[in-house]
Amino acid sequence: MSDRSLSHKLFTAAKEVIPGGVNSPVRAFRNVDGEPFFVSRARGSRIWDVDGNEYIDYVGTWGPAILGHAPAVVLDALHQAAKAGVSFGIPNPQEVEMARLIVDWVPSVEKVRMVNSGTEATMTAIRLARGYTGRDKIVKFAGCYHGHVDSLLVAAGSGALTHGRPDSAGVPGAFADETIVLPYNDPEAVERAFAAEGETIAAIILEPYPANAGLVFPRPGYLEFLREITRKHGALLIFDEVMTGFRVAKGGVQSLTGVTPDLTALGKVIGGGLPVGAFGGRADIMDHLAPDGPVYQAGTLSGNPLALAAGLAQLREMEKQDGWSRLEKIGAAFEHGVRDALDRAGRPATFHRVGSMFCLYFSDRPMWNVDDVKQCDFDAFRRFFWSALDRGVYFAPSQYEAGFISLAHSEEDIARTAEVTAAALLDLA
Ligand code: HOZ
Repeated sequence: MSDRSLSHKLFTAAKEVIPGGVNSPVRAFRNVDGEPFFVSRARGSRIWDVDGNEYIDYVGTWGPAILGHAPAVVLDALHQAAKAGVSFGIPNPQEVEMARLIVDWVPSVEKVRMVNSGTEATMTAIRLARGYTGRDKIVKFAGCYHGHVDSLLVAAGSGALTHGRPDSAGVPGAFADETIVLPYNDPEAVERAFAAEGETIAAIILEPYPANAGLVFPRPGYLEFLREITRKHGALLIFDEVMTGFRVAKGGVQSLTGVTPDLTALGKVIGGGLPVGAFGGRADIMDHLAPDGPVYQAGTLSGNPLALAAGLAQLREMEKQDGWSRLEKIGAAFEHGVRDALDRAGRPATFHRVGSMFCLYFSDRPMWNVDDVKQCDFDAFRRFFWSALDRGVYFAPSQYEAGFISLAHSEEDIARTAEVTAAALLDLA
């Protein structure tokens, strides 16, 4: 086992002054019965801990690092931007450039507003949907995670699910009552909800490819069905593309599937590693926002010049390098390696991938929603996770999280990962 004694010391000190020792629960490694390592630096496909251990990283700061860690273009853009000032609190030209880029790239977005996180993006999208429709209820799907928004922390995925708290304490019952939770990939459940309460439903919000219960895909026709039923009942369709936006394709899942929502929440890749989110959609809906309309939303640091410089540099570089096609090739090689490792270990498993996002489920059953994911062999996952980490490969520390590949992952990284995966799977026998 690798020596992580300095990380252990830091974690002990952290727990005295930070709840649980972490600033976000997904980092706690509790579900894999361990402690997190503390990072000293990250570059390209690699991350190093304070004890000097080196890992090939497939978490990528939970999605943003699509070019790899600390890419030169982002560092240069940050240096340049910082020279002009780090925050203005008044419009700056990069805001127009970023808004134009999003409108040009994301099929359904006609107007967009910048915020500081994915949580802010989804929180405001549902407020806007309520303000626009004059209705209160929101439909969400079990296992989808939309950040730590009060009324969406019901049957939530990601860390909430990992730590056994899909329904957060501190959310007033009255808020939770406005959220209708349905199983993902079950059209009849949606039909029943609209038949019973259609006139009160402001919106359906979903991750079109749910990536906070591993990585689940919609059944054929499911997204189209959601588009149709929301339209029929005067409700809005909100895609949470915080994880998939600019990741699975230049224009997100909506550009892959052709299903266009009314509103879209974005985050992660768009910030180049800095705290950025955005939400946008139909102009007639977005115009309900203050100062033009009655729905209030604001932010001192929204459109921050450093954050936008980093995000724009990353997105432009992806475009310049035809990053999404290249990621598909790297992802295909990665998938080939993992499937080969599974064969060599004689272990049937379900593996999902789209471009540079993936999940290896420790189950051979099909995965259509969070109830399927809950049937996985969590003990095998835990043992696999540590075995891979000790061999220098860092996968997300929860069966409920997706993995991320970057443009910095080399052929050697992928080959090494396949070897490690095979060895870690054989360890399970
Ligand atoms: N949304 C991230 C992936 N599920 C987790 C980030 C966090 O909660 O810190």
